[in-house]
Amino acid sequence: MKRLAKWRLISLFAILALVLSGCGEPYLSALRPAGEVADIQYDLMKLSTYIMVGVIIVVMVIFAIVFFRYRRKDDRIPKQVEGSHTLEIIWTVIPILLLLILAVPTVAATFKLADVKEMDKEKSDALVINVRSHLYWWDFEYPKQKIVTSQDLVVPTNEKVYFNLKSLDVKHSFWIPAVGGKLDTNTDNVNKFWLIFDEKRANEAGNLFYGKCAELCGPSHALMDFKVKAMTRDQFDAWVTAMQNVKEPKKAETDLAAQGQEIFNKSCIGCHAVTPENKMPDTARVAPNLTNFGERSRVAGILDHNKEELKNWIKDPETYKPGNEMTNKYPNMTDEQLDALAEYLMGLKVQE
Ligand code: HEC
Ligand SMILES: [Cu+2]
Repeated sequence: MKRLAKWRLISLFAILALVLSGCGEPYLSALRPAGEVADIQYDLMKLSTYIMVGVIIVVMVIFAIVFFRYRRKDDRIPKQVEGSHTLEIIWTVIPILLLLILAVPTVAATFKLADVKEMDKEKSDALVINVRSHLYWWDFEYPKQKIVTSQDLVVPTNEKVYFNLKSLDVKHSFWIPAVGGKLDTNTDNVNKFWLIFDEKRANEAGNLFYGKCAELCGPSHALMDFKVKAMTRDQFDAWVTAMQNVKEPKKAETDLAAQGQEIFNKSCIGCHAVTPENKMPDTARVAPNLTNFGERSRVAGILDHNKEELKNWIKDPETYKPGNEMTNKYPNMTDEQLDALAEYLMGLKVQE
């Protein structure tokens, strides 16, 4: 029986270790910071952890000394120190000092990370992105570039990127663990902050960071992922230009794709735009913009980006994201229609 209990414990720890080994990947871990904001936040985490561990060690050592020196069998009574001024001063001053050591860098960082003066200036070169969160997907508008994309956030490395965060239904929270956040997206105000994506560390992460909703928002909250494509300024500019060049829906290249486009124009275009311009107000953008869908890294933020998964998604979104806003909003598709749609959607690319 005892042996069994031991094995249980060991296997429990083995499983925990397995689960935890999933953490720490450079593309998703706050413990592998990949930019200035993440560095600052990581340093603060380390500082407070060191202080807490220090306090625990000191308390445990004193506890052990007292425990062993004044065991009952010795009948020794320690010196009585009630009302000792020295002691009271020591245990008041030390915590005050520790709190100061914690507070000064934390408050300083809080102001630094919230400094968005640059983005609000009339004439500023700062890159601004309006993030709009929806149940359960993300919309990214580049107001100065006049383009919109969804699900995959595209950013240049090694410069400040400013964000306006807002939600169009319920409260969500914008978080890129390796790079910074998280900040709530609310319905009645705009939250602002900035992030920097470090080029070298973005390379190590495969130039693809992982983003999450960090505020419980509904049954598919845990599936409300997005990806962040970090690239050099030149590559970013090229992407923006390629997007801006899409003035009207891209023509299908094959017969099958043409059939797909026809179905799409009948059943899907009421919700999904396939041009990137941001003439429409926030509230009119009710579904992910699919202009560059063929270049996405996931389908609906979570499924592998291939035709099979795409067809699975269109056929039955509810299975993959319970409670999402696409379920039951268009007629059932036959296998032939699905093939055609998949061919068309995968061909929606802006860069070759
Ligand atoms: C009522 C509006 C609506 C209609 C009609 C609709 N969709 Fe959607 N679609 C959505 C919403 C909302 C999402 C985001 C779901 C989520 O991720 O929570 C979505 C997601 C998607 C995605 C994943 C997008 C991405 O960026 O990964 C694809 C692909 C898609 N829809 C294809 C279609 C096709 C094909 C049709 C037509 C057969 C269609 N949709 C009809 C609302 C709609
Ligand atoms: Cu959410």
